Amino acid sequence: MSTLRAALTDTPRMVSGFTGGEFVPMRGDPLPVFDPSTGAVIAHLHESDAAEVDNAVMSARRAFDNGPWRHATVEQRQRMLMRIHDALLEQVDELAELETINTGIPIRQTRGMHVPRAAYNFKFFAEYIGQAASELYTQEPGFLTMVMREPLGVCALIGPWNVPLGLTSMKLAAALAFGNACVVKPSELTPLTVARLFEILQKCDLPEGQVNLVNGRGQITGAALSEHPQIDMVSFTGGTETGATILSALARGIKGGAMELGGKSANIIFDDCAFDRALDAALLGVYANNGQMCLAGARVLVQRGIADRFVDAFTRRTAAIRVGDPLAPDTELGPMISAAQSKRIADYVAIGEAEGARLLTGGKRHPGFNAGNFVEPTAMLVADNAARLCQEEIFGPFATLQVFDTEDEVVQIANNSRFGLAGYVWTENLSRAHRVAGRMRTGTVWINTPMVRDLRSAFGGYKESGLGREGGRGCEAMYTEQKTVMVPLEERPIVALGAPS
Ligand code: TXE
Repeated sequence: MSTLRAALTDTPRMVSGFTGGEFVPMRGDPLPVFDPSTGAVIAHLHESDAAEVDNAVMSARRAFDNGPWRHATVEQRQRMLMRIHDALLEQVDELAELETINTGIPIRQTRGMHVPRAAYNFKFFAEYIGQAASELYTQEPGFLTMVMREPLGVCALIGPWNVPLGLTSMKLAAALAFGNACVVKPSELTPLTVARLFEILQKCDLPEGQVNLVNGRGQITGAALSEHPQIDMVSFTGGTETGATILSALARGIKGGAMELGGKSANIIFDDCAFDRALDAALLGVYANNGQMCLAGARVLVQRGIADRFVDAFTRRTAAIRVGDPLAPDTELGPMISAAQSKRIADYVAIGEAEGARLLTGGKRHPGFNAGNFVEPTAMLVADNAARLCQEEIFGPFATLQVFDTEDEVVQIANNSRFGLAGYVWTENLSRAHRVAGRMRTGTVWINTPMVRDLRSAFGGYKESGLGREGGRGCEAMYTEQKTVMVPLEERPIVALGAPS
């Protein structure tokens, strides 16, 4: 057993909130936090009630209204963001191990991608604000019209459990870069790395109250935060239903929110694709991050000419995926985050079979493990995109494969979804690739590549997959208010109401 896992299992960590520059003392009945690989309790989480959420929000409010950060120069903000970046980079190994223990995401992904990306988020926004410019219009004769961006205020940042540090740090880095104060709420299932981030932030000398942390369940802590009258926005990543609840709370205060919600993305594979690359990417698109990924290409649509060969190869490779301890370097699929999430796999197999889908492989709790939420990577062949299997987000290592004949047909299948987060197209025909990408009703389309993120580009969803865009300019829009200032260049006549004629 790893030393860190043994230590956490032996002596679970105490995790509490952070307000006004200090960690909040533990009290009351803590919530247990589990290691999904073993079922052991690895932390006790102090849940922030409405009063504590109020303290955190008001601390951020005071920091924003009266503190120095919103007036800090670009260079001062850049220096701070780079300090956080450097401090995170020093802790990559420990943070990756902690993330893997708490989430079950394989270490090769947390160490290779998520934690370095968390550090990079701060560097990216430090660089971005160094190049940001305002708008100036000169078309109205005799006037200069400037449109400037100002910090928005107090940002509530509510994070998910599938990529806790990577996604929450993106929100935090962006909100801070644009001059805001923040209250962060990680998922109650995976609070450990964000709590460590706050220990790091505490040493970085941010102004008091600039960053605050609350912990707890969605209906208690999350609801108190998103309904608080003194927040100015919510940036949320999580399920579509929760996003709708948060938006209703925001609507009452006429506030905005950035919502990164669910997906059920189509991966379209035409006959003329580079077969081996398309196969590798299709597997990665479904099973990376334990299949718990908003932009998973969970609906694999294969053109008839290669369908038998592709389905056969996909099934064999799925069955060969190495399921195991996520801390082992060669593990490809770890445990699901919770027992409830792992039960969904078998539940959806039953739903699929009742709808006429055929199980190709997997579908059960993994027989190789006595403890933990391990499931078999699963694939089903479906005939009809209207099936629940194709319409509902399962959020686990679960692929549906479906055969199509024509380009028009596949575009229709891909778009027949309440979601519109992402899509994938595999073809060697350049015109067709662009034609199909243009017709897909999704926020991102990847052509002949698995998922790759360029933080400069917009990331977000059409339809019920979300509102707003993350990325450089997207975050600038999300975390700032626009202000227009007009000034005449010469004394211009003004209509003199009430003056003697
Ligand atoms: O997420 P929730 P759940 C999808 C995925 C999954 C489903 C449900 O399909 O099966 O959502 O997962 C906080 N007010 N995704 O229920 O509840 C909660 O505490 C304020 C997609 O675990 O959306 C946590 O911090 N906050 C996804 C955060 O919301 C509330 C990532 C996310 O949890 C709240 C995760 C409330 N009323 C799940 N209720 C993605 N887009 O990547 C909950 N929360």
